[in-house]
Amino acid sequence: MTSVDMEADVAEVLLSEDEIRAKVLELGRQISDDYAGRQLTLVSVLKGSLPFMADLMRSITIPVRIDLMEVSSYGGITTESSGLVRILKDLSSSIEGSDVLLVEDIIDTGLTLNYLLRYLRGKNPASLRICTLLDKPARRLVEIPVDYIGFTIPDRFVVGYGLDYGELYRNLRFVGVLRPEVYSG
Ligand code: PRP
Ligand code: 7HP
Repeated sequence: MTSVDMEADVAEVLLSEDEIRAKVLELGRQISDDYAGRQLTLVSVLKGSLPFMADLMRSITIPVRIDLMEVSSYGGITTESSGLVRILKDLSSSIEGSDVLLVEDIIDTGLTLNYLLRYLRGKNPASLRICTLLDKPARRLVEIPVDYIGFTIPDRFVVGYGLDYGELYRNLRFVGVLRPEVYSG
């Protein structure tokens, strides 16, 4: 097995641990204000959004329910979206009549969210909004109305804080740009 030096494979730190922490607190405050007095369910899309969801839910000060879905859109080891979205894990509870906030790590082409939004709308939530840590608008193929954005980032392939390449690097505490040599061979 070849060994991976995670830090060496990162060309540049795009968002430090401190920057991420401050932004997540700010988003949590905003969401707590916006949803005060309502019945909020956070639906996180695994696996990439796991650290963001864990930190965001604890920075929200109103009562929330959580649910988890897992989908796959980047088939195998690749930096390109396949456009084919598969539901690997569905919601555990009904969201009918609930205010739902979909929590994502990154919106790239928008194909994953486009699919998920249609799927979740079919379950008749009272409202459905989106919160993403990262937005990469240069790559968008479908327009998606995004309600909460942590950071808008350039068109670079990033890893860390949940984001992977070939299932690795998710446990980095920062978001960094992966060296192109790592994925171009
Ligand atoms: C990543 C990411 C988003 C999606 C964004 O998920 O978590 O869900 O891709 O890309 P798009 O806007 O181009 O559709 P991935 O399928 O890699 O699964 P993961 O969360 O398990 O890493
Ligand atoms: C998916 C994804 N996963 C990791 N890093 C990126 O830059 C990505 N864009 N879309």
